[in-house]
Amino acid sequence: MQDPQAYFATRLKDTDREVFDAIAGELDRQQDQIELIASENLVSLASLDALGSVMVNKTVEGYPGRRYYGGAEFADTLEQLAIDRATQLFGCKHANVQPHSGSQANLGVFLALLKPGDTILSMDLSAGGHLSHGAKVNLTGKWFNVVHYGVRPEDGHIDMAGVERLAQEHQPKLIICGGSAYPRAIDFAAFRAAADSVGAWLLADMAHFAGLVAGGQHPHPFPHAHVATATTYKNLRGVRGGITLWNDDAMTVKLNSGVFPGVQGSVILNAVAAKAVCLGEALKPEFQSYAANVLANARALAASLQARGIDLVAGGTDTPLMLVDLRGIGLTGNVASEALERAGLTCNKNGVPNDPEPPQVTSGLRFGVSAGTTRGFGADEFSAVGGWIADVLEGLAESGPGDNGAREATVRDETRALCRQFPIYPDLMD
Ligand code: DSN
Repeated sequence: MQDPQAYFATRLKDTDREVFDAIAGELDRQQDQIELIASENLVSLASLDALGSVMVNKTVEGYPGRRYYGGAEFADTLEQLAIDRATQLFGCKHANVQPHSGSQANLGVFLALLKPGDTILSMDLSAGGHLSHGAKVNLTGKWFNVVHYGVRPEDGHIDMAGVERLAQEHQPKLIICGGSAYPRAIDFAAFRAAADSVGAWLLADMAHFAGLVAGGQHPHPFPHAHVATATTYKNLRGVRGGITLWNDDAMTVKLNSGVFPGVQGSVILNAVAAKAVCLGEALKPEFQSYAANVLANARALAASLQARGIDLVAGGTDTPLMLVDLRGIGLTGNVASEALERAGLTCNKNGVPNDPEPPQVTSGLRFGVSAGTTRGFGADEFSAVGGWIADVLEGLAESGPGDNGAREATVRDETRALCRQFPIYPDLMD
């Protein structure tokens, strides 16, 4: 048997080199690549401390003051702190900070407000919606009757007239706004009017722009939405997880029961600790500047791409993300994202509205600026990033992946040099 004192006192690097080396490799990658995946960010060292804390050992079920396990004093303090910070940040009465992810938060809302077979009206995945909003391959698409709205072909903005028409035609119980690749601001009041016209609930999924809402840079879902969900790890700059927010006292028992015991068991308390840290950070005045910088940087990157003749779906962005339509330059998302990764620019291939290509290929790329903004990039750096993206894509379009190596290597030198001007996590694994 291992000596218990050694078990409690030996660091990872001295006990499991394989795991340590994989994590160290990922740290190197994050330090030296420009992260443009819209669902990523870079958490603070304080968040990492909380996530790696002894809260990981504690099992609780239920809610603060109403637990099924003993020893919950500090768990209660922590979870209540996270709840209070979430409600203060988003200016609402109630929050549930237990969802393990945005999808779990959404599923909890479905369980609270719907019965299997009920009708949901949500944005089509191909228009920028999300799997958990009723995509056919997701549980929500199998257990509910899902009707999708899309975007207008002429400008790529949400087709609100279509939302109103489909609501009247299908009488949904729930309408969802928000998604994972829609770049424009959402008119929550118009969605609420559509919901009210048929007596439906309105769920606002603000996973990709929650930080902008908190920082006053995007319209607020409240008072329009009955319930809002968000992830904490994207634009909100915290660790992986979800939150659910609402105002109506009468919905509290249902929405809390939807999360626990509805779709989850015990709480991941170390994640709740780290969520409390990120929510506390977002309440500080510096976060207002961060949110303003995210929006300015997104627009700088979008403008630099458009200046090089690269098409953006919906003509630009009001959020941390943008969606490139590669059809104009004759490329596909898979080939383009692999070339950009070789050049030190990490992003994801993404379908565009009415995409003729399958999901493993796609005709688009999705870029987000939340992580780059966290490491200190401003509009100048994002304009440079846009130029490098255009260099790689133009080279790829002219010569194909086989002959683009020199250009990718030149850009790789530039991206590495920029990353080293804006270092992250110094000495973390020494
Ligand atoms: N929802 C996925 C995304 O937008 O990338 C993962 O968070």
